[in-house]
Amino acid sequence: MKEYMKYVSISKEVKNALDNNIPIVALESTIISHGMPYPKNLDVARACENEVRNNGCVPATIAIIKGKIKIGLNDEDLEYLAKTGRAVIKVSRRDIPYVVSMGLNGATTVSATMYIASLANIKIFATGGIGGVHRGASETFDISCDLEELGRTNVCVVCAGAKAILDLAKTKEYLETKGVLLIGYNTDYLPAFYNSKSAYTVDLNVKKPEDIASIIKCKYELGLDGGILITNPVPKEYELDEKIMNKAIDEAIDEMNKLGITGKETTPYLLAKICELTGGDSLESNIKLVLNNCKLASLIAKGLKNI
Ligand code: PSU
Ligand code: MN
Repeated sequence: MKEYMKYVSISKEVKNALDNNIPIVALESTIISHGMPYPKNLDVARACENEVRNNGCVPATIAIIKGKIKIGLNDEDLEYLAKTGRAVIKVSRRDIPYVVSMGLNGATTVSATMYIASLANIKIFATGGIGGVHRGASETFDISCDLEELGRTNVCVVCAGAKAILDLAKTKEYLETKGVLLIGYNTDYLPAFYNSKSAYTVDLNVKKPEDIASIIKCKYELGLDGGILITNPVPKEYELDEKIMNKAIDEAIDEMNKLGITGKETTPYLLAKICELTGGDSLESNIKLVLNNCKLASLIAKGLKNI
């Protein structure tokens, strides 16, 4: 057993999948605590797990509970994260040793979830949106460590692109610098979360999950470390009006700057504010796109096992 496994607790369902070569899809927990309001967040956390199961894979939701790194959560854990919301510690890569050694609870972001998934050799991870280069980064230097993690850790992330709270052009450049392949699933354009496309292109438009699986397999057999970002457009019927979205985003960023919010509070603040400003529509679209990503991630994970 690897030494780090003393910090890790793997659920029965996930352990069984690892032992029997059943495909696994990792899921993050910051999306539950900081990404959506209670009680919808709890329904969504459960629905994501079921979407993965219904597509022939095993879900591995990841968080830190009482200092234990958990791969596969029980319903009590999900309920705790959903109810506690933004009062849970948001754990990125840098925060893991602190939260573990002090015996605390934490919800893992994309970067921390990727790292932890890699400890169990889980290659596919589904979420809603990733962190990226923030608007105004040339002044603030605010660049999510999700991008660094994608540059170094061998996990492929399926998302709906990045929210326009970010600078999408710079986010794309950063991924290129880090050698992260940016795949669009049946799209030439980088999806922008609530909108199925942005003005920016992806590196590659891949139309079949099996082909994405082949690219992933080849990458790791070649020893090319790092992630791949697979962007899956929100289904057209759940898209939001771009003008309304952009107005909400501008307003949220304005308000944030007035309040002097910076650092790790930035993204949770913007997510909550946009949800408040756009009401139920944005939440509904958010839920639909996350489930859509769980499905695609499952098809890719199954594809990886079938090669
Ligand atoms: N963007 C979203 N929804 C989210 C997040 C980002 O549309 O839930 C969360 C993810 O957990 C992501 C984190 O990893 O925020 C990024 O935070 P930061 O920008 O502070 O790195
Ligand atoms: Mn940041």
